[in-house]
Amino acid sequence: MKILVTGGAGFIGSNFIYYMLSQHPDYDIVCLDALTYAGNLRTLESALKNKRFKFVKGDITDRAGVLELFRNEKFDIAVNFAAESHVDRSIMDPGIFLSTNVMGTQVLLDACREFGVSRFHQISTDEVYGDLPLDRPDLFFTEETPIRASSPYSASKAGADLLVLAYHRTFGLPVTISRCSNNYGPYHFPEKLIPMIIVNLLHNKPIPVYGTGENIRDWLYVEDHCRAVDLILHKGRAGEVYNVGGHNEMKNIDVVKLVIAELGKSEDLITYVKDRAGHDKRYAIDPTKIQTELGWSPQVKFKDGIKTTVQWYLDNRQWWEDLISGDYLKYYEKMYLNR
Ligand code: NAD
Ligand code: TDX
Repeated sequence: MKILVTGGAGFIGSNFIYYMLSQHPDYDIVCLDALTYAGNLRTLESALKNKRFKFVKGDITDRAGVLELFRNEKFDIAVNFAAESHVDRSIMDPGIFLSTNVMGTQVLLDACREFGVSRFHQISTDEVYGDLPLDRPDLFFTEETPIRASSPYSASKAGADLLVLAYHRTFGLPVTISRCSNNYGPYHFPEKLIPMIIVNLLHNKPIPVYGTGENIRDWLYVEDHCRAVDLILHKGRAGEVYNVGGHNEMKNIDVVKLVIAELGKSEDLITYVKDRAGHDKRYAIDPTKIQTELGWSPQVKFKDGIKTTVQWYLDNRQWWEDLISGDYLKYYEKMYLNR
């Protein structure tokens, strides 16, 4: 079995590569990644020592390059993690989100049609459903919830999802889609909430909390997401969407306080800043379908996952110290200075 993993130098894709290499000793994996600001070859250092793994630098929007790769490699399965993934960046500059997330997905779908695969899997997000009100804890996103994206990021992911399903209906391409809630864990780029809290605390820098900090996210340890994708690839039905989440809803401010306590730092570092435009109130996944159909359930409790994650950032300081200089510093100042 040969699997293409796009976006595998990023957070979830890299965790997925390590998961698959460990779970399937007979699979070959090829990672295609453009190494944008969010991609980091150092993350794949250990994988690169494995004979069953190959890295190819390339852009999913480069049609000729992608077709050539498919022609040469003859993939059995393609899993698309490659994306522009940060909501705040999509508010500053939406264009690249449409190009990578929508057009790039189309290129991959066309390559899968032309060369044939037994499965194309699209890594999507719960954000395509928009948000839920804070005063209706009884409501959850199911696979039937209408698409109602709020940000340019989630709109681009929703557009890609519709295209993927259209390629199934129109061309009979064997596709699946997973829509997962917020992930956390090792190799998470420090622009996102949880790694930003850790990294800022370790530098005794303020933690910027948007609005009142009451917004709710449904956190899942990244390895639980990887296990879900593996199950969908092997047991999921073509043409289907699977929601992935572990009923672990937390207010942002409570996540911030938990990490502060874990690192023994002071809550004085909490700084409330101007809210994100169009800020989604609450995400909450109903995972009944993947639980009952595929037998998936999360294995890592949030309090344990957070401990492991904090420890990983303490043990791998060089990994993130290198990322937060240069361009990241410019981004940080643009996003947070005078906010
Ligand atoms: P990330 O930003 O950490 O990584 C994205 C990777 O894609 C990077 O390695 C980057 O170099 C690569 N990439 C970007 N543009 C590319 C292009 N044009 N061609 C090839 N490679 C390109 O993102 P992540 O957090 O790991 O998210 C991975 C996927 O999971 C995304 O599709 C995202 O929408 C989805 N998702 C993320 C979360 C989350 O909590 N992080 C939750 C649900 C779904
Ligand atoms: O500095 C911050 N302060 C803050 O209060 C940042 C970066 C975030 N926040 C808030 C905004 C959100 O309510 O924390 C919450 C989480 O923010 P992000 O880490 O940016 O994630 P989110 O916007 O929820 O989107 C994430 O989950 C779904 C991923 O980035 C997406 O790729 C995924 O699809």
